[in-house]
Amino acid sequence: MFSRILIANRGEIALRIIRAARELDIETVCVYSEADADGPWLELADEKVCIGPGPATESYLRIDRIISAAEISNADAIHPGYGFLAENAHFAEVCRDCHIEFIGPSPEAMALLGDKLSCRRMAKEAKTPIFPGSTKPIEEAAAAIKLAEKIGYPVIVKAVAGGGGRGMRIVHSEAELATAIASAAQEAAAAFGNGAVYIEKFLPNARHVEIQVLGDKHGNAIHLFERDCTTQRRHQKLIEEAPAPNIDPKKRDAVAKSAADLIRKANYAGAATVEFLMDDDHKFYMLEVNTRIQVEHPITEMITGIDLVKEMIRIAAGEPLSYKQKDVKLRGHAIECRINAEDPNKGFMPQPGLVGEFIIPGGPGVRVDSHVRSGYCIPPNYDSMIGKLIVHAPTREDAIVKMRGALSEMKISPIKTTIPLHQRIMHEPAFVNALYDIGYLERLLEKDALQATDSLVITEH
Ligand code: MV4
Repeated sequence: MFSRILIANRGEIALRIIRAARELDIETVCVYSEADADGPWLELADEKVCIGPGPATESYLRIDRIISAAEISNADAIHPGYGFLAENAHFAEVCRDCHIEFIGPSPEAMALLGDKLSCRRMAKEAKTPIFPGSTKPIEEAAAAIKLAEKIGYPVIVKAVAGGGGRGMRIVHSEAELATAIASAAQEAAAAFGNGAVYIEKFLPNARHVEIQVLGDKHGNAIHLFERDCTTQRRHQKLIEEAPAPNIDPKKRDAVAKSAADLIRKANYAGAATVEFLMDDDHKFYMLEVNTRIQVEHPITEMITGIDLVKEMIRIAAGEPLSYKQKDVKLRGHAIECRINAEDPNKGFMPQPGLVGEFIIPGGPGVRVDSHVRSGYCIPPNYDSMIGKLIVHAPTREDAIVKMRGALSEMKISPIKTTIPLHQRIMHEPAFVNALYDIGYLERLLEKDALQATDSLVITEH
């Protein structure tokens, strides 16, 4: 096992990794930027190394500085957390070249699954369901028109190197296809340095369901059931739950098994998430594979009792998986609300600044993963998520009731947060009855905006 790991991240996930390392009796080194010098998580690390100014491009994204910090502090391994360099295959390769273990997959497995087309080809082999569409990048519009004709409109143009919704175009007819391909390719080239695009069948009004998987360096792979992450806005998830409500357990078991088969085929060691869209008939279609620990991992920990971050560290150290598939049991229901320092009434504008009151809820089945405390100043440089509120209860109904109680206990002032929005959603009939799709939250917020305009007009008269 490792003696010391370096954490190439900040905030709540840095704290989460420190906690896992301590339980494994591993020392931690945190790198931090000048903007994070007062970060409360740094007090829990055994050592800290400043790697540059606030902008991530000059600190958390600087491979040279992070590797130097690992060398001077004698770290055996690096945990990248999520975001920043977590899915950068070049970083994983530099770690290997420097004889520092990257706590995540090999650069080869990361590149194979990070390229959406090679991932689709591998999924086909593993019998993981995918959308009908390309297996190779589009080279000329004529071939794409022929393929779109075959799969039927609407189709979606996607970037091979894409992610998070950038470089995508929905196309409803042949007349729009050539222009959509050209503009998607241009956007992809600018955003990812790779202009390759492909097409697949477009599915409207679906649910986003993802399977958590773990693979080790000995050819074992298991799944840890699914999470439903449908409640999101502009590709930013707001609420996640596990298991997915009203899911057909037979169909779920089949897709979950296929996700484990996929990462086993890819020689994948570490934690990964296989994302799917699920249609009204509970048919699944793979979207992409995330080769990192995800923000919403705690809900899977709550329903399985498995510590994913500890498991990632053990896997990187070469240990076989601590669990066989038959040992993974699903118990109860978990919900996570992301607490962001944002004002939902002002287009989710970030609200950095000094935190006054910070009261954390508690009680059985309540978990808060947050690096924030009273007196902490939220820097403007990074993501505005300041914590995650997670509840676990025997049923979905109980979990919603528990979440309502926990949200009402939680107090953060004077900054605006997503707490009031969560309180409202926990009472929305569509959420309570799980009658949602990926457009649900945006429609709800749109309705609010329209009502706000109405009242403005009324007051003017
Ligand atoms: C799709 C789709 C419908 N059909 N692919 C958005 C982000 C990227 N991960 C893939 N995305 C989508 N791909 C097909 N064939 C709809 C989306 C999509 C979406 C997916 C998951 C969660 C929220 C979403 C919001 C808009 C569009």
